[in-house]
Amino acid sequence: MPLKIYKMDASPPARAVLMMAELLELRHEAVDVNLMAGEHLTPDYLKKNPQHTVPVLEDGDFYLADSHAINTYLASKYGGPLSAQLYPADYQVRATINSRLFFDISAIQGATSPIVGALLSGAITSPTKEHIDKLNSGYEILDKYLQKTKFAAADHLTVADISLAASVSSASIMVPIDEKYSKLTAWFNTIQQEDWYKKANVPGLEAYKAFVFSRVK
Ligand SMILES: N[C@@H](CCC(=O)N[C@@H](CS)C(=O)NCC(=O)O)C(=O)O
Repeated sequence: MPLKIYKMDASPPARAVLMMAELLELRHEAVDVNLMAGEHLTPDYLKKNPQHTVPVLEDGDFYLADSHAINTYLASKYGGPLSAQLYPADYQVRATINSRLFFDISAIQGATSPIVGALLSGAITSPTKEHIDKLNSGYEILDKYLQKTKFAAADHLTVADISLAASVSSASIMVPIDEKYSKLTAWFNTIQQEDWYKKANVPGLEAYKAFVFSRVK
């Protein structure tokens, strides 16, 4: 049975999983879940994921929610020769990757969602100072990590970079990355050259941009 990825292209975490699938050349079926039409709230979807979020991975009778958990699973189980690079077994490298993934959830993904919510509700037409400060503080920390290693968790690409690529590309549409974060800027430029980024992130990112600003006149 092929893997199924429940996704919406505009969703940053869904794009993180689509990028991983592209990088690993994973045969999979992509299933669109239209959040606007409430398809994530149907009894059937809630059985798969009580958190009613995209993405969800279906692997036989196994269901997994959260892009970070999904990508570590995919890299471990289906990464083949890339497993050792993307999610190494070494305890400290793996712990550093996990730390960056949790950092993404709280500092980048977590700082972006409230801005999207406020823009879509019509409460704001552009990010507030508080929104901007919070994301900049995430950028600053990521820049510091990137002063230590070429990529987010090591001197090579890991699972952490894939999640952060989805989140940073999305966040920077609303709060552009200041050039003073030179390591972050250089990392993002490198990531943007990657085929898996161009194929699996760029189209959805365009849809995300249109969606996020759809209420702004
Ligand atoms: N930490 C989760 C976040 C997932 C998430 O919040 N997805 C949003 C779309 S970007 C969603 O499905 N929202 C619908 C809802 O929460 O009901 C992940 O990385 O997968």
